[in-house]
Amino acid sequence: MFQACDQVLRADSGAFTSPGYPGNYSNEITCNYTIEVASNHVIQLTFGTFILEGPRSCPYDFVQILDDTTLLGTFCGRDGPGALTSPSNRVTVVFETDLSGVYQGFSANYVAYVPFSGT
Ligand SMILES: [Ca+2]
Repeated sequence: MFQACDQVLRADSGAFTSPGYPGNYSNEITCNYTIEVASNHVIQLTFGTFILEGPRSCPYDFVQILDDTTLLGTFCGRDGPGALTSPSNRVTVVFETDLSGVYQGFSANYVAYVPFSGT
């Protein structure tokens, strides 16, 4: 079943969840959450709930976080990203699931801010 789940977020702060949250996500989906804010800003991402299919090597369902095109990390199971800050103003969160085994998924929010650059 096709399920539109891509999102583009351009506000200075916002929130997003896996499809169906707080219910379970679906099988065989790929969602791209793109956060793009003003060029002098960085993005702090915080994950609250994080319950995906495991195991730790993430062969089935996973979240990948990319800063522009650099992979910041791959996450699955209950080992969520927690809080992390991107070094740039553009972050993509990719959520992929395989053909079986669904869980609650994740909730996340972000805040964009101008980094402190004291000398
Ligand atoms: Ca799965």
